[in-house]
Amino acid sequence: MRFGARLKNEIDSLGRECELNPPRLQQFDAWGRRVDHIITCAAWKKMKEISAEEGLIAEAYERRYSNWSRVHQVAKLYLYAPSAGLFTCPLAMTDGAAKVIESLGIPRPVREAYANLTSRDPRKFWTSGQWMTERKGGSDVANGTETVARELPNGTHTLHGFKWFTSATDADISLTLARVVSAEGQIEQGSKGLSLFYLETRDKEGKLNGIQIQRLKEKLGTKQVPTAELFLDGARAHQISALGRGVASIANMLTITRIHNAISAVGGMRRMISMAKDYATKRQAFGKPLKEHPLHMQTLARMEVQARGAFLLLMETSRLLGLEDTKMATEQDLHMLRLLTPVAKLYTAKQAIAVISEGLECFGGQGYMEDTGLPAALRDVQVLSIWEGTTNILSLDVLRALIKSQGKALDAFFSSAQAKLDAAISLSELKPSAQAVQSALHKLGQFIQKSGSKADAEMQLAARDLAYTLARTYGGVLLLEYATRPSASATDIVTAQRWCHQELCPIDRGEKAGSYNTEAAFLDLSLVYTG
Ligand code: UCC
Ligand code: FAD
Repeated sequence: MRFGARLKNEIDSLGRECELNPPRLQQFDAWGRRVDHIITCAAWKKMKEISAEEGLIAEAYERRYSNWSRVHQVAKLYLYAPSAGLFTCPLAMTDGAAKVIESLGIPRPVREAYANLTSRDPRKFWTSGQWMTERKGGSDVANGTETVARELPNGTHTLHGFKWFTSATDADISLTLARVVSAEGQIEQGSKGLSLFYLETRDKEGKLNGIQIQRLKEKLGTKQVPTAELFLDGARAHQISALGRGVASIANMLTITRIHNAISAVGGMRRMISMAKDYATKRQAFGKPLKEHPLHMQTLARMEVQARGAFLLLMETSRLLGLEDTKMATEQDLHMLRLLTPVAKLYTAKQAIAVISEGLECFGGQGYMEDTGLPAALRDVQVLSIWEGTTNILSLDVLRALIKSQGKALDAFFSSAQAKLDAAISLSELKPSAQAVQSALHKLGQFIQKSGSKADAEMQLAARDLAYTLARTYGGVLLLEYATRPSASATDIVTAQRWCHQELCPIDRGEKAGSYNTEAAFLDLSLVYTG
C-alpha cells in the first residue's frame, strides 16, 4: 500500500521527468579543462535515493524473508519498473554486481563496495555499470575484447582499451573484462584470456579514474539513461576473478540482469494493458465505448494472455533464484534456473515489443503522439531484445546450458513440467489444454532424441525454435498450475486454455519443414542474398 502510494504520488512523475530531461555530457569546463561530466536531472538523482530507501537491491541480500526475499524484491521492481524512468537499468547492473561479488566470497578490495551496493542509506548507496561490449563485438565477447590489464607492483592493475557501450555511466563502480598482460608482455586471446575487474569510476575528489568519456550515444530510446563510449587510459582496477575466468565469473551478473530485463518486459506489458483498458472505457467509437466493441476486447484479451504467461515465467525464475541465493536450491532447481533465465529473457522481451506496439494502436492516433508519453514506451521496449544478449545469442545460451548439463537440465525441465501438469490433467475443463502441452513436450522429447545425431551447426539452426518451445510449453505449464488452485478464477482457467491454443512446439514444425539441415541453411542464404 505504502509503496503503491509512493509510486503513484511521487515516482511516476519523476520517471516522466527523466524522460523529458535526458542526460548530457559536459566535456570541458569554462577554462578549457577536460572534465567529462555527465549531467543528469534532479529526478534521476532522486531515483537513486528512492532505490536505496525502498531497498530495491538491499531486499535481495538482507534475506529478511529467506528464499522468498528475491520474489519480494522482484515484485517490488515489477511495480516500480514502468514508472522508473529507466532507473531500472542501473539497478539491474547494481544487483548483478552485488551477486557477482557475493558469489566470489566478498573479497577484501570490494567489501566496502558490496556494503554500498546493498545499502538502504541513500548517502552510501552505489550503483554499478557492466562494461562488456567493445567495438569488435558485444555478442562475441571472447573475440571482441581488446582491453588489456597491466599489473602494478601493488597487485592492482591499470586498464587500457575502449568500451563501446556503457550504460548508466554515471555509476559509482563497474565490473569489466580485460586481458592481463603477462610478465613477458603476452596476452591470451579468446575466452580463456579474459579476467574480471572491479573499478571505481571516480576518486574521492570526484575525478575520473583514468577514464575519458568519448561521447554519449544517440539512441532510439532509453534516452533517460546516459550510455557512453569510454576510453580507458590507465583506469585503476582490481582483478576479482581467477585469471582467465572472467566470462564464467560475470555470468552471475548476466543471470541477474537478464531477470531484470524480464521484469521490465512484463512490467511494461502490464502498464500498457492497464492504460489501454482504461482508455477503452472512455473513448467512444461508432456510438459506444471501445470496451463494447468485441473485436477491440479480443485484441486486449490476447495481450492479457501474453502478459499473464510472461508474468509467471518471470516469477518462477525469480523463485528459483531465491532458492539459489539462499543455498536452498536442489540440483533440479539449479538446472531450471540456468535454463529458464535465457528463455524468460528472450521470450518476454519479444512479447513485450509486440504487446506494447499493439498497445499504442489501442489508443489510435494518440498512441503515436509524443505528449501522451506513449511512444517512449515503444522506443524503450525495443532495446530489451538487444542488450543483455540478443534473441539468437540467448537461444544459443539455452543450447550451451543443455549441452553443459549433459542432459540433466532437460531431465529437470521434463520432470518439473510433468509434476505441475498432473493436477491439471485431472480437471475436465483443463484436460485438453494439459494434453496439448503434454503432446508438445512429447514432440520436444522426440526432437531431442533425434538431435543427438545432429551436427553442431544444425542444432544452432534449431536454437531459436527450441527456446520458443521451452518458453511456450513451460508458460502453459505454469498457467495450468495456477488455474488448478482451489481459489482459481474462471479467467485463470480461460487464460491457461487460450495460452495452450497457440503453437506450443515450433521446433516440431521446423523439424517437419526441414529447417534445420545444411540444405536449409544454404537456401536461407540464397533467399536472403540472391535475386
Ligand atoms: O548489455 C548490457 C547492459 C545493458 C544495460 C543493462 C540492462 C539491464 C536490464 C534492465 C532492464 C531495464 S551488458 C552486455 C551484455 N552482454 C551480453 O549479454 C553478452 C552476450 N553474449 C553472450 O552471452 C555469450 O554467450 C558469452 C559472451 C557469455 C559467451 O562467451 P564465451 O566466452 O564464448 O563462452 P563460453 O566459452 O561458452 O563460456 C565461458 C564460461 C563457461 O564456463 P566454464 O568455463 O566453467 O565451462 C560457460 O559455461 O562461461 C560460462 N557461461 C555461463 N555460465 C557462459 N554463459 C553463461 C551463462 N549465461 N550462465 C552461466
Ligand atoms: P552483434 O554481436 O554484432 O550482433 C548483430 C546481430 O547478429 C544480432 O542480431 C545477433 O543476434 C546476431 N548474431 C551474432 N552472433 C550470432 C550467432 N553466433 N548466431 C546467430 N546470430 C548471431 N553493453 C555493455 O557491455 N554494457 C552496457 O552497459 C551496454 N549498454 C547498452 C545500451 C544500449 C542502449 C544498447 C543498444 C546496447 C548496450 N550494450 C551494452 C551493448 C549490447 O549488450 C550489445 O549491443 C549486444 O550484446 C549485441 O552486441 P553487438 O551490438 O555487437 O551486436
